[in-house]
Amino acid sequence: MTSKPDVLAVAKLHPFYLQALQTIYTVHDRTHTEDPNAFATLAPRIVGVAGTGEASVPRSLLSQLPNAKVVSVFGVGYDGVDVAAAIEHGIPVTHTPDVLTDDVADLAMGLVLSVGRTIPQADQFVRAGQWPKGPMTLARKVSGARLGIVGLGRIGKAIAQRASGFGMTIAYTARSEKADSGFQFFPTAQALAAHVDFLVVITPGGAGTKHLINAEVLKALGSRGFLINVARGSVVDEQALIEALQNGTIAGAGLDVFANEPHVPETLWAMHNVVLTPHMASATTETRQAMADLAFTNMQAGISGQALRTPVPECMAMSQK
Ligand code: NAP
Ligand code: 8YV
Repeated sequence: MTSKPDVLAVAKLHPFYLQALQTIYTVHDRTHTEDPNAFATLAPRIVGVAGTGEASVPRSLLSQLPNAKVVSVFGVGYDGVDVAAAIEHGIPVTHTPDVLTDDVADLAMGLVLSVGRTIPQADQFVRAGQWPKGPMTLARKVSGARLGIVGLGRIGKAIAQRASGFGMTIAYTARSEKADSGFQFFPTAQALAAHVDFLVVITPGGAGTKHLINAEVLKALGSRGFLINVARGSVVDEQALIEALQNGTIAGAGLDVFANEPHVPETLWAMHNVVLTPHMASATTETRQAMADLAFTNMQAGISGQALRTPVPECMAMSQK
């Protein structure tokens, strides 16, 4: 009996992706960090690397994999992968764009409604038996409010589409102006923040966006403004955000992503003007299945030398190893 080709999982994989891989590959679960001695022997046999949107695939790991043919990320973000090093080693990187766009946009709007209309707080209010003692404090109207989107890409546009249904006025910032969008462009996050009630962050993570949302941006958003982050924890200066929430510099925040996941600063747990979710924007059964199918298809294509379904933009032109 011939043995199955070896694949390295660099993060805990979702069962849909893991089980698909296990049908035709032997999956080594984080052996590079769990058992470095065993990995020294295993590394030359690895033909594919499986990761998640948050997974780290550094140059040092890629240089130990002479026979790897693909890095297949279960997620659209791939900021943990050293793509330049992967290209140098002739290993294309793939991701899962589009299939999760609707879900992430849905959660972004869910957080806008949650922080504006204080839905989680209202749920707690009823459960704690507070209602008979008097009404809740008034919330913030969402319909017709001004929404700023930091990153008008696939997901940013889907958020804009949903917000349009709420009669919101939409403006955005991105690296370049999208003249055909019909929305007002601001060249910086700070200028955009000064103009809106809800600021939704949906850029990639990584060096190019690190702390794009800093103390100045939060000050510009102002004491009636809300921040929503569904991008990456690294995009927001978390300490500056905590201070802005404590001081009333901004009104509140809805956060799906954090600087040091899965650890969320305990200061945030206690804040009444914050809604926290555990990096779950794409976490529906339907979407996770679609992501697993696409990530598996990319893995198979990479290992068998076929055209990749969804390489990351930097790897579009790469020939197979
Ligand atoms: P995309 O289509 O590539 O869009 C990214 C947008 O960000 C583009 O409009 C881009 O501007 C903009 N951008 C990049 N760098 C910027 C900068 N320095 N300043 C301002 N704007 C910048 O990607 P997508 O599919 O919408 O996904 C976006 C990100 O969402 C992912 O990379 C991931 O980090 C995050 N995400 C999170 C979850 C979650 O579970 N919370 C799920 C999925 C995705 P240009 O158009 O001008 O290049
Ligand atoms: C996933 C994500 O939660 O696509 C992304 O960039 O952050 C999310 O969809 C993640 O990739 C799975 O761990």
